[in-house]
Amino acid sequence: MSKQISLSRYLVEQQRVDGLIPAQLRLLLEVVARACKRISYSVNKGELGDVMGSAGSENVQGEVQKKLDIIANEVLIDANEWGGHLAAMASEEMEGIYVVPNRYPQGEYLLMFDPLDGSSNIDVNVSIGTIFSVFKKPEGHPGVTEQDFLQPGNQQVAAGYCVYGPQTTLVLTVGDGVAMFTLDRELGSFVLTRDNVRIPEDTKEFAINMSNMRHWDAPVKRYIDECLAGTQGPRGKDFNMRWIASMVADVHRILSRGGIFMYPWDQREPNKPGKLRLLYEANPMGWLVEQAGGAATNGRQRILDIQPTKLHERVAVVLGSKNEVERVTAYHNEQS
Ligand code: AHM
Ligand code: MG
Repeated sequence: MSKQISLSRYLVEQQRVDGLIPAQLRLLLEVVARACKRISYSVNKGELGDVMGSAGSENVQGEVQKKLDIIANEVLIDANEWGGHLAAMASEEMEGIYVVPNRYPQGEYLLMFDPLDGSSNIDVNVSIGTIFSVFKKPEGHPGVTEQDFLQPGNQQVAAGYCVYGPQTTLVLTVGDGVAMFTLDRELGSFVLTRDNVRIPEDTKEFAINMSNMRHWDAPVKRYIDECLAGTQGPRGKDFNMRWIASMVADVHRILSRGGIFMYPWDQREPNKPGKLRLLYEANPMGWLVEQAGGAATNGRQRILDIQPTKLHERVAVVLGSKNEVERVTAYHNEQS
């Protein structure tokens, strides 16, 4: 029988054998994984568990919250606040930061998450997920402030997501490549199913919400037009399209077989740089994609080098197969 490697064992080896992560970070990642397991069980219950539908409230960005958005947010906070690994958390679903109450021991890390990404897919039984990102709290001052969270993505010490699909899969990087763990429901543990994930540099598959085409900027329109022209056009090959409307599921496909994902700036809301959030979505996904040999930009610059200016900052996102992302980025930079 081949030996199965659990997430716990993988993390212990990262700590002990490779010296890549401190014990406190290892324990934090175990807690996040446990929370994802709980969220996965709620997702699976669906109509049987009173978890479907709208919660009748809005988040700070004015988006209607689903019951599962709130449940997942609470699960992540409850699981993480008492362990002594964290100083504070920030979530797409909360207006301000959540400082670990002083009745619990304080840790040195900051955790950011989108508790339930792809909310529009919850009620229609399509893949959704949790995205997370971990930073060290800056040293030199007591307590923790919102400013401590405004670090560029290149300072992340761990990032990942858990996709709740036909399988529940946790995907993780601590800066040493990307590993995937599938939840074994009988054992109740995540088991390593792919290590050293690599994204092919070229692709024939793009992901973008085509219904926004008339609002796009010229470089995005040019890139997609060229893909659509197929073998007759300048690219000389036919492209396929996928759009799941859950970033976790689209990124998971790209990590599995390549492709390019775009949620660009568009003219619907010209003052917003994009729809997706820098801290909870673009940074963790950008780092995972880079760690797998891909690239991630906002159309002009590397996402991980962007200095955030506010907690819920939005950003345009172009990520995936390296040569395609570089092409889209070059089209933008030619324009400006
Ligand atoms: P959410 O975090 O509120 O679920 O929103 C983010 C999601 C992404 O997962 C997905 O890529 C995008 O929104 C889909 O947007 P659209 O419905 O405009 O295609
Ligand atoms: Mg999201």
